[in-house]
Amino acid sequence: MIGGSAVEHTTGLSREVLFGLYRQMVQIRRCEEQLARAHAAGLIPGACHTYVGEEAVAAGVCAHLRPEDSIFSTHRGHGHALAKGVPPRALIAELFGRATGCSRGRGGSMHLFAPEVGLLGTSGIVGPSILLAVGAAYGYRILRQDRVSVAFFGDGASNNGAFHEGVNLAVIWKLPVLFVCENNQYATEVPFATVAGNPNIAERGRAYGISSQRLDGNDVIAVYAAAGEAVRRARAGEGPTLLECLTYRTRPHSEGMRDVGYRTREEIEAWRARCPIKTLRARLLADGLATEAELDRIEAEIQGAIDEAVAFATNSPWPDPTTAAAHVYSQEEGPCAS
Ligand SMILES: Cc1ncc(C[n+]2csc(CCOP(=O)(O)OP(=O)(O)O)c2C)c(N)n1
Ligand SMILES: [Mg+2]
Repeated sequence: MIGGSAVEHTTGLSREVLFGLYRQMVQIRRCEEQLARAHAAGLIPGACHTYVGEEAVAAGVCAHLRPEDSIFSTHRGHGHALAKGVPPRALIAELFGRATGCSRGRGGSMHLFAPEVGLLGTSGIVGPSILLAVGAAYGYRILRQDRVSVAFFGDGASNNGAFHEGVNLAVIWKLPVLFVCENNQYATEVPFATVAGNPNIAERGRAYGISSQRLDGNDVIAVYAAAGEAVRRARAGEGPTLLECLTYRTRPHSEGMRDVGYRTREEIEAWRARCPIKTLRARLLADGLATEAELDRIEAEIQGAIDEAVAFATNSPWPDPTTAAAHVYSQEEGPCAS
């Protein structure tokens, strides 16, 4: 969680919070760019869906969460993992298939787990994050625990039955859950507008009676504000919230896939110009909250940490082949015991 400080500025947020958001978005971006290069170099087996362009959503939501709060994510989950506290070295090592990865090298890009920081899983299946988060929230309710859960999912997943079942159940039971839809306007290469009778997902939520908001998902301050209120409501027992964050992935659906054809170069460029990191940077500078040198220093620091994480992953051992059958069934010592 990013703490507050006494100093308030024109954004309504403290410098500490704003710098924390900036730092997190840069960390995700630099890590994703590194992973894209590594994938092109053949160092990452399997698919690799990056989160470039969508960083404000994970950063703005997870800034409000405690380690004991849980998140459930998708095939595009690197950013969520980092924002919830998975160290870059554990993420990169996982994608490199190494034993030091957060899933011990057995999950890869789409199956990241780090229960110690509340990442209860990313998934290659579209939709289940919604129901898993509802289940976790129901558990917190039964156990009377002061915890919230978050489901991240895409516009495509909102056409899955899980969305309709999950949202309805959360509403009638007033569960402490946030549904964070990252509407990046495409499911793989299918424009959402062509597969939705009503492409306004927040309106769909309202039809179920859930408090819903559609917002600029590339404006981290807007996401932070909306998520703060949603988390407050969840903790206060006021029920779930649906946030439809309008955003865009500026890289292909998955690394190595085509970039245009189903969308235009002009559209991509227009969204690149609305980069959430550039936008926050410009705002911090315009408001006199940061200098170019300070922000450059943060970027250099983060690049250094990512370079160190890549070296760590590269030098890490592969999983021991004799343990190939481990972790298939849960064991008495816990699901992660060897
Ligand atoms: C149940 C299921 N159906 C189809 C797929 C194939 N698939 C993988 S990603 C994807 C698109 C998902 O789109 P969206 O939910 O908008 O997420 P985005 O990739 O845009 O972040 C599809 C259809 C899948 N993995 N799981
Ligand atoms: Mg999508």
